[in-house]
Amino acid sequence: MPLSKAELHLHIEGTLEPELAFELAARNGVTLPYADTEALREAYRFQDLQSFLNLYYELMAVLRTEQDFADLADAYLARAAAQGVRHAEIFFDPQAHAARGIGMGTVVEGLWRALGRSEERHGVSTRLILCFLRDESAASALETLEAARPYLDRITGIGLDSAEVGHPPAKFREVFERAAALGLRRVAHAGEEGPPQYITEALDVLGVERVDHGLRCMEDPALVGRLVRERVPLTLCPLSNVRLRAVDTLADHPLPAMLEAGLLCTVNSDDPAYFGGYAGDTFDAVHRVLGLSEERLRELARNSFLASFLEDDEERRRR
Ligand code: ES4
Ligand code: ZN
Repeated sequence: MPLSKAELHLHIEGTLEPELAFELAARNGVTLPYADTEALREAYRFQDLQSFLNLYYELMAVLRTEQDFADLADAYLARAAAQGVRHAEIFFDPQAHAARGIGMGTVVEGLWRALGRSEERHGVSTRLILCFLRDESAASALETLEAARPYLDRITGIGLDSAEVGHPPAKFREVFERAAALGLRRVAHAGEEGPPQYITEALDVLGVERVDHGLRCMEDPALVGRLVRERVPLTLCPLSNVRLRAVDTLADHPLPAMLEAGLLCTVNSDDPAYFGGYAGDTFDAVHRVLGLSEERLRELARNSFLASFLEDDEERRRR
């Protein structure tokens, strides 16, 4: 039996496996610039975050209808359940779909078709987190939040993702303030490729409750001290860091040092269709390659529920 865990850093569009991408392409009459799934998999050799994002946004072209989003999410939830995930807080990128003329309603209603049945079908509770693309304008983020207003009963929080460097958190101060006033929880990617300063800014300017990645905090001992003291959860994604070359190899990942330092770490799969593993695979990999003990793995699993947005009593029940 795999350890029970919560997945807190998962882009639903990043769970699009090549087989489903071709199936949806055929269903929707979309032509992909790859001969077959094998040719597509060949393209999964990334130099950095941007080279991945280019393919990630390109493949999204196959997602067009509510049923497409439902099928995508249902396939993820089945896989996650098989790997011990009992709770998933799922990111989605509405601006990337709006760019193709796919509205907020199609995306949220579609995802909800799968999420609404997930507890009974897969034994996985879920939350939805709307992410703003940080390489788009602050005005576009504000419009996106407005477009989400009719769906806020199904959206738990907001996040910030896409190309990090050159797009500091402070650019999104206003939209995060408005979201907070609407009762939304707040997270942001920071310190994946961007500097430690972006982590500080995400905390101080955006008021985030968790930091997605946060890897580069290790360059700033004072910041590490603060994150430890304030018990700020980090949603690390070790397999993603290897594939996007934030670290040279998995064996070089600072996760053991981060746990030693007392940071509240969780491990997650980010974009599992692209980075070679779902939640259970990621736990197995850090166990095998980084030599984390069974006790450390249990700590990571416990942290994932502690850092989740589950209500306290529900959180205890699931653990
Ligand atoms: C992402 Cl790995 C990563 N980083 C930033 N934005 C993203 N969107 C999807 N995957
Ligand atoms: Zn991410």
